[in-house]
Amino acid sequence: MSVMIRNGRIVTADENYIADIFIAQEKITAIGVGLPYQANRIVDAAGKYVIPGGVDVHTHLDMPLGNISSSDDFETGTRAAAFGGTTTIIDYATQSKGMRMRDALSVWRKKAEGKACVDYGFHMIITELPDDYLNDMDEMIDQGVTSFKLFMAYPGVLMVDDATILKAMKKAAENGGLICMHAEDGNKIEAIVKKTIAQGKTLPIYHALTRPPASEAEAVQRAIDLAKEADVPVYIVHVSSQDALQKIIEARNKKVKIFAETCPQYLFLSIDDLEKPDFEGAKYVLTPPLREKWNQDKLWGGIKNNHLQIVSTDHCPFNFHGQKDLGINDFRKIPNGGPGIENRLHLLFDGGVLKKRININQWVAIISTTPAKLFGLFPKKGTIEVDSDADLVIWDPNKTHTISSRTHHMRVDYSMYEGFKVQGFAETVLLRGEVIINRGEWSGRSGRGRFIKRNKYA
Ligand code: DUC
Ligand code: ZN
Ligand code: ZN
Repeated sequence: MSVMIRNGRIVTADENYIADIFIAQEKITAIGVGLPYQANRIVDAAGKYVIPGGVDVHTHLDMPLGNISSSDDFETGTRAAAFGGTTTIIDYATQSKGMRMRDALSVWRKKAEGKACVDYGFHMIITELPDDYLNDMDEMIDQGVTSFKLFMAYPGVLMVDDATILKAMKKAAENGGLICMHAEDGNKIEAIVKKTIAQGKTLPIYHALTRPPASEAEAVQRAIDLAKEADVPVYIVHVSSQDALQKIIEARNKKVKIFAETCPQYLFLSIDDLEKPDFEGAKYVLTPPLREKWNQDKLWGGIKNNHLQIVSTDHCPFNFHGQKDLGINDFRKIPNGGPGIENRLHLLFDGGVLKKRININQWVAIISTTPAKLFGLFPKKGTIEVDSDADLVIWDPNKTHTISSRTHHMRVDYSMYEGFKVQGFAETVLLRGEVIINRGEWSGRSGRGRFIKRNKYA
């Protein structure tokens, strides 16, 4: 099967030009003006952008949490990703206590196999690391799981101590893994939560008020110090506040190898959303929490100036009815996380490129190229070059739509961006040369997504 994409404006992280793209055997095999080849299928992209498929390096599909699971599984979540122009995800597998990493990986691979509609890889969350588990990290790298997440929050559940973080970082310095940090001071938060509950404060807003920006900034600084000690790069996930960003800027100015992501929710939503009446604030209970609105401009500035290199979604959906409402009387019981896997490219094009906060090459860099580079997928993913996978989005820069749970494809009963009108649309999406979204309609197949063994961070 061959495909010719005619006359699109090809936009990558550093280029912008009009040409044809010829695809055969899942790969881009030629790029040029007026390519003379015959194809089985021709896609007319005149007047549209052609960009590399989005790479979302932070998702939680079919993620267990107590007695429930995140509401999207690998089928519904990755199909929604495709509608949003994302063709590769990296999901978080969790090594729970007493479990070896290989067993955790096999559990997560089974969740995805036969279901995923786009390509996928995994990070491994480490919850304990006794010396005899250290080689598990090498084994993961051999299996193409080349990044690891450690939590500085959630004492007694996911949190690890500094000695464990340092141990994992030193191992990563040796084997080339990339350490991803959830940076929030779990002990301090625990103490504030206890006091708050004792005062009878149980509404959703207290989720945010008990996790102040200072607790994020403290943990970011500690992660930086530990990474310096281990002499290893570190990646801070879901940066939400100016306080945390400032620590990152200071370290980067001193040439510390630190990378970081933020997420659309921190760019478009704020702590005010947690005060919505009738328990609707629970829809916005995420960790780290939404911040005061003024932080948004600071985070956009961080992206523009390349202090924040990636925007991922942290897609972690729970239904409002039946899941979020478990915490109706106690914010601690509201499952943390929100949906967004389908909305990332649209929000960032409209709110970033069209509002002139970033340029169009930066948009491609933060949604596709840099995540592919940092997480060992480049140049297979994240660019438009001969020999790259033909993961492409034909992007209509003029078409608008209104985001709504009534029309979205994520399996969740609300949208955090309900009513947002956005310009720019993922009209046609190809995964390794197969059209999986055709003019806004699903034409892919569940189970066609492939597990990608990632290279090490380079
Ligand atoms: N961290 C995440 O990365 N996602 C959901 C909740 C959390 O604490
Ligand atoms: Zn986290
Ligand atoms: Zn997450």
